[in-house]
Amino acid sequence: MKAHDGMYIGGAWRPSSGRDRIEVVNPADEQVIGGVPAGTADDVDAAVRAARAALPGWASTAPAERAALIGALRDVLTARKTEFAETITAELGTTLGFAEAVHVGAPIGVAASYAELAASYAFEERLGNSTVLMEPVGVVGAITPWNYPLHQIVAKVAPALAAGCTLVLKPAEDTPLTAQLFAEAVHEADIPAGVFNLVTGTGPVAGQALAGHEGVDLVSFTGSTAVGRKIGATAGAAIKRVALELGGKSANVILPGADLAKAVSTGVADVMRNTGQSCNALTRMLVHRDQYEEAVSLAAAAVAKYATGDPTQPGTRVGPVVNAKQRDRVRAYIVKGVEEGARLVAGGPEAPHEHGYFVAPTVFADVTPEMTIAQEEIFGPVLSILRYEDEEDALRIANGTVYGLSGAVWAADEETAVAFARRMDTGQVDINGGRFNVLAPFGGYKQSGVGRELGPHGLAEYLQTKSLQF
Ligand code: TXE
Repeated sequence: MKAHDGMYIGGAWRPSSGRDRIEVVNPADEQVIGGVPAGTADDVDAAVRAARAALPGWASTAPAERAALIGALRDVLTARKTEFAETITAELGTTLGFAEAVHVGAPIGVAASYAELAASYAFEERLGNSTVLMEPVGVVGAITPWNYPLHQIVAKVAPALAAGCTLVLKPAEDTPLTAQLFAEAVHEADIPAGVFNLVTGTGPVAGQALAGHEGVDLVSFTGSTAVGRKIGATAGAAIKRVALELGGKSANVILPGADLAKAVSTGVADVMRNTGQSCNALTRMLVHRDQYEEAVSLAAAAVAKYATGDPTQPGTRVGPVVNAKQRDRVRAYIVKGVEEGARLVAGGPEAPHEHGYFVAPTVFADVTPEMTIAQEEIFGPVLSILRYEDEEDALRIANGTVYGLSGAVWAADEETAVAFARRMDTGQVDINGGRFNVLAPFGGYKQSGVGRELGPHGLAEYLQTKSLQF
């Protein structure tokens, strides 16, 4: 696939100062499809300098003009939708239909929302005898994962641009081609040179250099809890702002009286989407003991429809996971589930295909709250179904992990579901199948993170206040 042999810094592609490279592999067939340079600390430094140099001009650009440029970026993403989707499928292995609809569709929506918000947001307010100015935080270091390679970038870049910040992006090693395409889109949208900069590279070299760079005012990270903890510590020591969007182990609570068939089939679809590689995946299904066996049968029947295979083929519903390490990790969790006494009702650790990093869509029943598969983020197509006695028990189980990113509640009526959702320790809850909203704040309670993305709350993360008393 097409790749640039350089970093996008100060509005142009420049060679890396080092010679190391990152190979990009298609996880569906294990073939190398391209390569990009592995950026060095010097590359990161050059990118941060470019972002600093561009900051005064961009921060003082009228919000309406920033809005127009974010709108132009949305238009380029829209015009190049197919190219983005094909690149994402090739690097990540997610199915092509899902790549177009969600991987590219969602960020187009996010960019559109920030084009509107940049134009309408109150960057100044009067409080008593004070005028409060909402000013850009400064230079942002954005570190993104591979699971939604374009969305994770746009969810940071669009609000940062709306706020008047400039950025340096270090995307995940597995999906740098999508990030390069995004840099092309920024260029095509005529966003001024230096406002957005891209350094491809590894986490321990380029990522760490960016997170620790003294020219970076805010580090916005999405990825594993382990790396998030490290980045948080570095940022804390330097007293710089940090936003962390980390893992999850979200509960899908089905209360008695809910439409069981719909709740189960929607829940299975949610876990299988993107081959289970979604931080907000509803990986724990909680069912009342009286409906438990019926729910398990419904889930087993539903998952049988999720065919694995070539993600470019329309009949495929589940592609491979992103790389061999993730495949081994997911399989190890499945083995652990069996060892700890959970009942396998679909799938298992055996590879469904000879080539590619595939994991069979898997459903576990008789999962108890303390089991590893009910506590740790698996990040694969694996659903755990847990049994509860009554509502209090369901709440205790739902809140009983270190995470708190998402959740869902199904009940006979909205009022009952909302009352339950109010007691959940989590950042987002879908009520009776409620759908994704680009304006709703997204982020975690507890160890799922710090800060919020999307909508006006996401924009506020990139602003700092100054109050003038007069
Ligand atoms: O994540 P990493 P990995 C979870 C999920 C998955 C696990 C491991 O459970 O199984 O994390 O995935 C950069 N300093 N999530 O290993 O390493 C890295 O280059 C600075 C949840 O892929 O956290 C990449 O750009 N940066 C999640 C980014 O961090 C560093 C999405 C994420 O990679 C770094 C992905 C360092 N020392 C994984 N080390 C979600 N919340 O959506 C790595 N990086």
